[in-house]
Amino acid sequence: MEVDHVQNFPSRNAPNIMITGTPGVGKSRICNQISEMLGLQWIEISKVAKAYNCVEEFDAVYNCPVLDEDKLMDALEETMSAGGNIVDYHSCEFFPERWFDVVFVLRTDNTLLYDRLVNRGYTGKKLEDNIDCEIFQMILEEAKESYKPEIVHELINNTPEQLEVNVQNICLWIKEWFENHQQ
Ligand code: DAT
Repeated sequence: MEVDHVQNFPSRNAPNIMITGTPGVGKSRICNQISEMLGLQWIEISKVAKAYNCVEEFDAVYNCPVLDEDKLMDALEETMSAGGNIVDYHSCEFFPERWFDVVFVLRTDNTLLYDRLVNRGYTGKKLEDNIDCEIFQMILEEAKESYKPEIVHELINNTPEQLEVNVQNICLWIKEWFENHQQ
């Protein structure tokens, strides 16, 4: 196996990108656009977990699945080692650090996020907890604790104009990665 001696990680032919943030901040929109534009494989962890039977139970309070993380990591190892993936999930701490070349944490103003989540049908504790999660920038802190700070980037994603700029900037980052990794 070819090894990148600078980072001491197996080298990939294409980067792996993590797009994370509180539910509703715009991860799916951005991943969808980037995967269509650049042909990266969009890995929606919630869907992949179901497809690989990696859901342990269903959390009735949060109305969401609880993942069998170890099983999911095993299922994804080969795909992630190959590179060229854009991973979309509202948490990032349990993935192996070596999987990712860059982590983008999307952020949205609390009042805008509130409206987006209400439109999605969130209510009660699930709604409150997700708004608190954004207010206390929990996913940003989680990303900074789990990955090297220099690969973690915060992107404000309040408006359609910002969405466009964010997509452009992520595409630019990917283009530069390829330029820097030409053999
Ligand atoms: P996530 O995948 O993080 O849960 P999403 O991509 O499904 O979020 O977006 C949630 C909603 O917000 C959806 O209706 C699209 C909208 N949205 C996303 N980014 C936006 C932006 N920058 N400006 C306005 N609306 C946005």
